[in-house]
Amino acid sequence: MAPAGQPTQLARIGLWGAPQSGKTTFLAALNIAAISQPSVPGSPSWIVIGADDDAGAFLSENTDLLQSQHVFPSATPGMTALSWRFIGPPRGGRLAGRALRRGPRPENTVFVVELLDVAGRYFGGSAPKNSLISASVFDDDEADAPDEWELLLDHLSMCDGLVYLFDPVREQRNSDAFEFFQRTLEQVTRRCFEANRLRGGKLPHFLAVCVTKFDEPAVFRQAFRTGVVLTGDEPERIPRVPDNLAKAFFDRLCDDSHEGTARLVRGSISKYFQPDRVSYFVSSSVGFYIGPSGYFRAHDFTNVVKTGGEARIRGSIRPINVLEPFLWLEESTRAAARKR
Ligand SMILES: Nc1nc2c(ncn2[C@@H]2O[C@H](COP(=O)(O)OP(=O)(O)OP(=O)(O)O)[C@@H](O)[C@H]2O)c(=O)[nH]1
Ligand SMILES: [Mg+2]
Repeated sequence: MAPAGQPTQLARIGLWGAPQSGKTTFLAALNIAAISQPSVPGSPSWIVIGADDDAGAFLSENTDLLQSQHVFPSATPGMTALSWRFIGPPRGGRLAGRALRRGPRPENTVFVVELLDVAGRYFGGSAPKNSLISASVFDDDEADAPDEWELLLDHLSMCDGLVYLFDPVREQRNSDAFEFFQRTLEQVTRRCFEANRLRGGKLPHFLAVCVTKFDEPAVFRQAFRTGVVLTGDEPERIPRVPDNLAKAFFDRLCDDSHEGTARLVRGSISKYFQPDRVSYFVSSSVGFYIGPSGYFRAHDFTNVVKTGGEARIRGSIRPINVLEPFLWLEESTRAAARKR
């Protein structure tokens, strides 16, 4: 429960991505992403806590898996509803600071993110029928259950923002991003049309497109060759693709895709979403390996190793652009609500 008088905004955020694209790991890394934000004076710092016991347990169990046991979460078997509270500094930057000195203490910024973590196969339409999950997954109501595919579609349709994970490693191997995008997209659009929620013939959602697994050597090298990688100015000198170049990298991945299915995903994004509501991020949940030297080394940065077929995490995890898509979505939806 939130403390009395604490204003809380609700941001419904949908998470979308093909099987094994890294959805659960992305969520699992949120806690560490928030904790390890650089504490630069004047830059906002956030904490993420479970809004209920289950969400809190998800965060602490998965933080332990990634950081202490050095393994990834298991493939998601079905559907899990999660609800988290993001707590940050008062809004208004320096002005809020002045208010702090003069008048009553300004409120923290608090927003709740509700989302579903589902097995990626659902996005291709293969979800079990007649499951016993509750009708509204965010209520405790155990009423008659529609099938999980319908629940997922209803949830995505009602969301304000969507985090879409595009996995270049999988796309290179399977060329099936479009299959797991379009099928869901058509159904979500149909629901929004029927609810009269389309705006100018497009979906009302904000969309954060996250190119995942930036730490994978093949992905990092392609970004490097595309000329979009900059060195961070923190002591570890961690490479990053700045947000204003992330779209260029996504475009390059689409142009280079063998079967062209990534190009179709790009086409669908521009057809179905309002261009000023789409933003791009290049992300990694585990980040790069930083060895005893204490900084990024171009010949030894792989943080995921395969032993006996199982992927293990080599060093500490340093998430890149995991928290940022959520903050961008919340800020964008709040700004859009103010304009209405
Ligand atoms: N290199 C690298 N690999 C990752 C990262 N995140 C996930 N992976 C790999 O991708 C696999 C799948 O990650 P999950 O988070 O389970 O993916 P998912 O989308 O939740 O998968 P489903 O629940 O089966 O749909 C992991 O077991 C890792 O091998 C990352 O940031 N970097
Ligand atoms: Mg999963």
